[in-house]
Amino acid sequence: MGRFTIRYGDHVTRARRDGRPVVALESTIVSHGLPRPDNLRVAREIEQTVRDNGAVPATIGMIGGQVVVGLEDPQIEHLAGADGVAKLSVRDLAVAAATGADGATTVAATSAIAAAAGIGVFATGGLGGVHREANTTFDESNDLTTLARTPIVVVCAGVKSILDVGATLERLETLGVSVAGYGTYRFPGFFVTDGGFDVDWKLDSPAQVADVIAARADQGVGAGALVLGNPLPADEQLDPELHDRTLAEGLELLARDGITGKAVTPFLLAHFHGSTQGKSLEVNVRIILRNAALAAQIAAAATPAPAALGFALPA
Ligand code: PSU
Ligand code: MN
Repeated sequence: MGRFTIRYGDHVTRARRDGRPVVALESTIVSHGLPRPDNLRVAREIEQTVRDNGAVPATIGMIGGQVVVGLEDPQIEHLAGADGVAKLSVRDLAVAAATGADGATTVAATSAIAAAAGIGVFATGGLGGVHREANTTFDESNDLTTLARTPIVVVCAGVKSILDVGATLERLETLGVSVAGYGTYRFPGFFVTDGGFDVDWKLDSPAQVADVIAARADQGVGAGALVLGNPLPADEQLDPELHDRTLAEGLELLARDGITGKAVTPFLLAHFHGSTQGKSLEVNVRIILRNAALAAQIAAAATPAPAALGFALPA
């Protein structure tokens, strides 16, 4: 196959030429995080939500060994429906490229590629982090170490509630990743509104997040990612009691079946979606769409008006 190349979807090329805001989206959530056939419908809804909020979506993934920034609809359909789509973190990219793989990119791989492509805002559901048994398994998502060296804003509903949230926040501090709540000093808990911990910073508007992006660019040295926790309204969360019960069952099944490594997160998410009669799926979709909307508004606030760049927008 050969070398590592990035191809841009036509819509992304046009957006960049015209100085329009772009939001990066990951594909692992589609191929490994949501059940078929809903995953394809949701992938399209995420893109539409970004458009409805004034930005251009760039869903990122790998097709036949080539990284694509701005997958076209048939490519998204392929990653959503095909068997054998690899889950690609940063360490997998070169191997997958050289072997011509089809793959979906995680938060880590998507952020790294997006930042390299000059995209500053990224929306996902919940970040990866420190798993609950990490003191014996050492299972900590590559999302954390990658965000430490990747200047991007990740709009998420905190870290996935299947994780050890407190340990993940400690690691984010160690790694120098900025963390703020959107309209709150509480770190959100993904399926549930409140993740159980405070954060040091609260940002209240897309314009304020855009100011942080500008300040970070001026700061230059030592700048990694900003994790922006956007909580679900309390009346939209998964019932916390149902959540805790489902998670306890899932963790037991995990141990029983000996699931480890990169299979853990998809396994637990599938367990939730399979055993809550679609309730967790509905909540997961709402989380992603809310984050996509906010990310688009931030990208729009952070992007200089095309006129300032000397571009004329087509009518
Ligand atoms: N958020 C979701 N659903 C997902 C994920 C995030 O709402 O499926 C994915 C992301 O791609 C994230 C990955 O990077 O789960 C983390 O996997 P791991 O714990 O193996 O690093
Ligand atoms: Mn892991």
